[in-house]
Amino acid sequence: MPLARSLSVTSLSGLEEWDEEFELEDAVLFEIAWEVANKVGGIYTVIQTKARLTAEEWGENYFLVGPYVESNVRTQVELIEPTNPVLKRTIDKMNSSGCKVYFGRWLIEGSPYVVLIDVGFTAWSLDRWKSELWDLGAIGVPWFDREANDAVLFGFLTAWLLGEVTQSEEPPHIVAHFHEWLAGLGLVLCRKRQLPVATIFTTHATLLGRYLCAGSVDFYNNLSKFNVDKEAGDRQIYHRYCLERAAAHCAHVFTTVSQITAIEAEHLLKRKPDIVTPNGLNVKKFSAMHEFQNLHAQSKSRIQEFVRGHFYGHLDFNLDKCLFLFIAGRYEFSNKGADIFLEALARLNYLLRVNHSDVTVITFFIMPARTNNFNVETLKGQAVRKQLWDTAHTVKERFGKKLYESLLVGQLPDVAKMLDKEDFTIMKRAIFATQRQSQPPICTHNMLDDSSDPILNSVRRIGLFNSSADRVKIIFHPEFLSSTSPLLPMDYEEFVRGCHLGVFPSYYEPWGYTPAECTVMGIPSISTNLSGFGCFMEEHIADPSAYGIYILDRRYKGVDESCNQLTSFLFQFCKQSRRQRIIQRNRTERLSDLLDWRYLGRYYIAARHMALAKAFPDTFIYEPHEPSSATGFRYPRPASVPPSPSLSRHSSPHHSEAEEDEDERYDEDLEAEKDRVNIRQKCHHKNIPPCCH
Ligand code: U2F
Ligand code: UDP
Ligand code: G6P
Repeated sequence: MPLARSLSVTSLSGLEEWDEEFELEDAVLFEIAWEVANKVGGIYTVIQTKARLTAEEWGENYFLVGPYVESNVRTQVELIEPTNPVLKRTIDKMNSSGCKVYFGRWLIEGSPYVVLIDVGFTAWSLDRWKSELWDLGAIGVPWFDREANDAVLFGFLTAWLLGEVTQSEEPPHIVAHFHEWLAGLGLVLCRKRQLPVATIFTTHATLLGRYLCAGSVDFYNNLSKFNVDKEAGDRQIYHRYCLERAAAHCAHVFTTVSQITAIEAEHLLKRKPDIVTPNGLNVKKFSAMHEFQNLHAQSKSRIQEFVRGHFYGHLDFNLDKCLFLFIAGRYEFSNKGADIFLEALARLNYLLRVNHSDVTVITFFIMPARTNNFNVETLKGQAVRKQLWDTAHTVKERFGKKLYESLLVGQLPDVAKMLDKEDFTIMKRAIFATQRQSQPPICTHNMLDDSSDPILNSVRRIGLFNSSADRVKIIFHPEFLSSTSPLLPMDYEEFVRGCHLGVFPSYYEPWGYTPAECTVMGIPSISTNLSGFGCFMEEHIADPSAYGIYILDRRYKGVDESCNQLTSFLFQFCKQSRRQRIIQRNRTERLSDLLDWRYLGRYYIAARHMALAKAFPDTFIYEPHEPSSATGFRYPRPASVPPSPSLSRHSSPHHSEAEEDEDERYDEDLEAEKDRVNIRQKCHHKNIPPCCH
């Protein structure tokens, strides 16, 4: 293998050069996960967004290993012959021994190599491998657990692959980074077979944590008290739990995505992570500083179009004074905080009504559930809107023609004659079509479990049925968004940009990509101090809410108190003027660099170096260069936020309404410039990447 390279990270612009002496010769990185080129949840986002940076760093020696799923490969992967001779020999050998292993380039930024294994093709080995697993560690995987069966197949196949690579004449130094329990068995087998491979295991959540939180358990106050084996057994996930715990213990380096999950792992998996590897994003920079604001306006107008259709016949609110809020993610009703959000919306509705607010809040719930396609009423709404648009267009054409004729003969038009009887008939017919007996629907789809659905049941309980009197409206879209949808043809990113606030009041959230994605798009969000993201931002920003990062206290407050705090965040947000929202979005977007892999990737680099030094102590030495040199660094409050609320100005978000007219002398760019200078100075001292350029 042409492997002699150095792994210095000096190429990462602006980053502290804390690893330049860690020269790597002969090193290859395999990153193994069930979500490689296979979107399931947040792990896909981790791997897909990180690929560019990792590919820049490891070049031809970076290989992602995942499952072969034909539909994914058809759309995302270009299959090619392996160029690397060792890998070619390995894949050929496996394929001639009854496996189906593919090689290709994943068509994402960085176009990394992927090795995709068809686990179904080797299902004939399942029983044999299961009994080997039983002999190895008395882990019995039941036949009906399809995911665990896949984990067994994937584990044995990845260990086989790595074993073959180590068989070459001059084997490279291999780092194998496994993500989550589904991929963990490969790691356990590597260690059992004593393969010369440096192993890392990253868990993105713990199985038990997820299950316990989804029940009604006071999780964080009882972390040290759970009888883990019993709890796993009671939930019929003991075998999965064993695989997860074995991987965590066998790894040279064990990591997780946030401090809060590190504590959880220590108690539930009984190993303290060696390093926390927070999740980053691939932050796109827009050439013009305010480009993202324009994108917000464009996307918002598309959401407004949808709302026009959805609320046809009941458009008795001012769309220009509408705020779009949303929650999105896997449908874990209480883990994702949809329960507390609905309750807070009911309280917000009351506050807006008694205060005679002219603001209307439209809240989207984007959480996939079992459905039987879109419902007719929702589709009809969009059809009616389209018909009204066409009618207006037809009448406009006829009007324009008459106007033109009149001007041609040198006369000003007689306005009274510009619209004739036929025009009025067309328009009346169109208006009649917009009459509707029912309220605008809550749910856009036909739900399969309508009567037991937790969101719909909560809506029934709080009585928010999109009636005219309510200031808070609800739209439940139980499917992820897609630009090919006949209803709301926008992809998720466009949709987020068009909204005003993302609300993610999670109880269980190891990291939480959704608020991070909002941040880099300049959209404010609410997260919690029980989510990895919320804690990370709390640690790094002096006054997060001034930057549009609202962090709800779900750790030290009871549910009712947290719900009140959430209501208060929402109500304060509704009181902001457009100008304040624009300024707040600018501030939010300025935090992007903090979430960029170019900065956060360093924790992954540290984990790899640590693993190499542990596995090959004669060749590599790891000197714990404090990777969290940013610890202690905090973004200062934005320059325009006054130290005391009594000094707050019109332009500052969170002002009192009485002060609104007091001070019009605001210069947003001046504020931005002050912040930039302030942060650059701090970054310079602390040697971390500046966050405003
Ligand atoms: C963590 O999130 P994950 O996405 O890894 O959560 P998992 O429970 O491991 O995997 C996703 C599950 O959700 C299901 C799917 C899996 O069982 O079948 N699912 C679904 O039913 N419907 C969908 O549309 C999509 C998925 C963690 F929780 C986050 O906080 C972190 O941000 C993330 C990345 O570190 O890892
Ligand atoms: N997401 C998406 N389409 C949608 C809604 C959400 O692709 O319509 C993505 C979102 O961009 C994010 C992921 O789903 O990357 C959810 O990740 P998060 O870390 O918030 O939660 P997880 O599902 O991993 O627990
Ligand atoms: C962006 C656009 C402005 C628009 C504003 C609306 O900043 O550049 O032209 O007025 O969005 O903001 P709002 O918070 O009311 O959607």
